[in-house]
Amino acid sequence: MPALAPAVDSELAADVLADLVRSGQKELPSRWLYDQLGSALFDAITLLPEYGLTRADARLLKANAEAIAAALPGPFAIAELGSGSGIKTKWILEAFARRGPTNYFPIDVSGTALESCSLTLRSIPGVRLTEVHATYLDGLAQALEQRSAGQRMLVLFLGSTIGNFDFPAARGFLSQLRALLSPGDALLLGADLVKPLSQMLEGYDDPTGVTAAFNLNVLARINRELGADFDLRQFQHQACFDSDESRIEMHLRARSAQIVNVAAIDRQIRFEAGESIWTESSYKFRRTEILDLAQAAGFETRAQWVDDEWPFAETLLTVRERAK
Ligand code: AVI
Repeated sequence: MPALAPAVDSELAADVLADLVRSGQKELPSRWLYDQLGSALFDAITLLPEYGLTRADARLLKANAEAIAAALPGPFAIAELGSGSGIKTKWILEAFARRGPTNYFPIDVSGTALESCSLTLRSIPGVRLTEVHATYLDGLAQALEQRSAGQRMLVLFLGSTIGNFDFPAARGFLSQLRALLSPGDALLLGADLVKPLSQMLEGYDDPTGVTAAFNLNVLARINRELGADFDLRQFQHQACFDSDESRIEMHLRARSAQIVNVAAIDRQIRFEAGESIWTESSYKFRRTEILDLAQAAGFETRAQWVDDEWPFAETLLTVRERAK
């Protein structure tokens, strides 16, 4: 019997073909880090003492949920881009639901994430949860159609996911978001701030090796899904900070010269010793940069809160009227 052909995710195959099988800096879009195992490893990262980002985000939401609700009077529906497990969102939903019935639309491409978010949040009194299995912007368009008459929309984009976009892409994404919304609608944007170098590096290269496993898993994923033969022990996780770009970069560096075969696309990838695959950028912001970015995309700032323990900002923005 012929061997079973590996299941080809054509988008992953296309990215491997475009970004790995080439000379110059090899890259992979960071979204490929998040298969089932990658998502579980990311959840483990959020528990690491060295990675304070998620706890800072949660502390700020808990401490300021009432102030956020108070700044946005009237009936609101809430849409969350990338619902994750939903734990952090609980305080916001409770604050809005105390005021009146609140529609909540968690949006995620992962059915597993949506399920766990539903389990955590569906029993909050006054909250009507509707899962939206879609990409961020498509999902937001669906949520906007489904909100009740007279409800405004608060979009939650938490956890510094905005930091995984480069600056032009972040501005473009926020502008597209703005274009879907109307005056009176709002955005709560969580973004990680610049902090001492050693703290940033430890956060992305922890001594237990969880982040290394998260990064290396992308090669295992290519082996599983595209029938490749990456030897993971021949690659080393590295995190560095580019201060000109203000971003942490994650790389996988080849420990030796080698050739990797990728059956699904019938190609070989050649590595020199020391050559790297750039797998993720995580931009670190200054407070004013967040305001400038939002302003350029058509939002105005209502408030900004910063955590005392781990520099991280929650910025509440509302949609600016278009100039006539
Ligand atoms: C999801 N994202 C905001 C995380 C970050 O900090 O950029 C992903 C991550 N990568 C390594 N550690 C965590």
